[in-house]
Amino acid sequence: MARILITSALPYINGVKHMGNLAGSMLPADVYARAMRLLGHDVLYICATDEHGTPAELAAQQAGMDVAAYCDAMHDAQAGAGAQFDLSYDYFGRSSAPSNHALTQHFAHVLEAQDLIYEKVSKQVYSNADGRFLPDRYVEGTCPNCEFDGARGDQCDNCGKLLDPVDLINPYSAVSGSKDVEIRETNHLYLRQSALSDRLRDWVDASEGWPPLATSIAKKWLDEGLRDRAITRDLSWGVPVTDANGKPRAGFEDKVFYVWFDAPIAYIAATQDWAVKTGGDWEPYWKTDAGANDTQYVQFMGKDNVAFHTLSFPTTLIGSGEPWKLVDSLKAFNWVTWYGGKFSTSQKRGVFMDQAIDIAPSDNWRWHLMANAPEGDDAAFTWEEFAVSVNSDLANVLGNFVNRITKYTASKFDGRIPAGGVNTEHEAWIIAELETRIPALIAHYEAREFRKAMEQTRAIWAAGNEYLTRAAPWSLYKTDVDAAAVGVRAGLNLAALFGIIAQPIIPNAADKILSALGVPQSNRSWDFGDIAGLINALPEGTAIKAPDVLFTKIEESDIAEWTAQYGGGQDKA
Ligand code: B3M
Ligand code: ZN
Repeated sequence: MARILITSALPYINGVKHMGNLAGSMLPADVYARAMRLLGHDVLYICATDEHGTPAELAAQQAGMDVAAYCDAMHDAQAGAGAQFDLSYDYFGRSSAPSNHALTQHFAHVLEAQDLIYEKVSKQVYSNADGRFLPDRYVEGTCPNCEFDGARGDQCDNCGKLLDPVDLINPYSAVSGSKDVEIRETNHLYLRQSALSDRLRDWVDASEGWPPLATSIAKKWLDEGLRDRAITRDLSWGVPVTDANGKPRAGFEDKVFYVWFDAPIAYIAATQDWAVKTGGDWEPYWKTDAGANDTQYVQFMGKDNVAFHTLSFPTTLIGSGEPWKLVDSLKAFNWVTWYGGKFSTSQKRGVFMDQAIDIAPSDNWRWHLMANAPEGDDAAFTWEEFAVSVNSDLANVLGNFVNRITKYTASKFDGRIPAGGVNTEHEAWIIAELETRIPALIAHYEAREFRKAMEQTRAIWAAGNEYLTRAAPWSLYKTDVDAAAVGVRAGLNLAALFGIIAQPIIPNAADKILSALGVPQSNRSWDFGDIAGLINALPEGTAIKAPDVLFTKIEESDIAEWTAQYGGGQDKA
């Protein structure tokens, strides 16, 4: 048994997340957490809302709300959406929590004591109309390179050149459109990331079990040379900048820490909040002088977050000089696209968690998104593929199997698990299948290879169908009830096994199956023991029933309706 800490990238606060966000961080983290719990590990799965920064302020303004009240409401909305998708967080915290303020300020102090923080004045665009400094991507104007008119402050979408917003010609505010902007000097704290390049490179080189996507992104940044970066911003919503006595730092009264400085620290702060709530101990997860070397720390995130987790956050942790735990395994995902184009929160393109749950049950989404996890490459979501996952994998392969065998038992064996008969070559065949497939399934989960784990799960379900075709208890029944009992008993045991292996992915259907078969909670773990015994595990004579409808098929008319409402192929970006 191992102690495993799992975090998924913190969903940003400005609205309920779309299905691509769910698929690239929270959902796989949840599936992994559930699988590891079933394997008997001591799992702590921590997540939180990421609440600071300009987008939160602007979203609150747009909603006509005070930013703190907006974050309260959106945190609750996201917690609710997570619950609807059965995300089994041990704790879902907030980056705005007092614990995170304190810890962020602590890190800034110890980093400064290590000479890794310095003040520097730079030029930034200030909007008089908006009354605020504008972050890079909120300044637009004419590209100094190609004269394209709608270049963003950080990059020109026309010629691709990386820009400094102060170089834009005729700059204007993307917030209000106002041209009444000027360049002002502003003083900020900078984190001396460059000083830690070599230590970071050694650490990345020594990492094991990261997907190539994660390693290559980290190395690309290291090869380009790490630049020091500002960790404060001219904003009011965020973690205040304090001095060593906890008083506002002189000259920084109107500034806060940059959201990407405090957000990863919230992984730790949320663990502290979990400990306060549960009476648990947070230090064995995070402090190497308190046992964290024995903790396996696994992070889940989309590819755009990799640099922050492999370079910036480790700089904070290593640079502190304190014994903080670094990530062991980092699972990064490509994008789920909407028919090949981008999901977009701001443009409301695609399906969002709160809408999705009205369209289909959580299990259907969970299965489809995991079976098509964007591991090797981006993966396009389409309604048509969604229907295939639900109708063929869930309804036909799994649902029909369970229905067929439980209904047959009800009609011919008095609704009880039958005794009698002797095993034949058909039982030997399915046992041999399980003896190779179950260890393979577990290995895929341990390696966080989700597509492979889903393929193996489906292959085990399909092998069960094949077994019933071979054993054909319904034909044997006419001449030899005992011989038929063997197949029915094995079939019921297989149905239970299918529910047991399905638990991380489709927890609701799995529970329905296992409850219908009378499998108590205490017998649902992945402590499989002797695999040959799995087709005789349920006590003979146990009363079972057919579960209620497990999966409702998706019809052509559903696809037409959803396409009309949420768009489809025509949204290609
Ligand atoms: N909130 C993800 C994003 O909004 C970001 C993750 C933070 S993880 C510390 O792109
Ligand atoms: Zn350009």
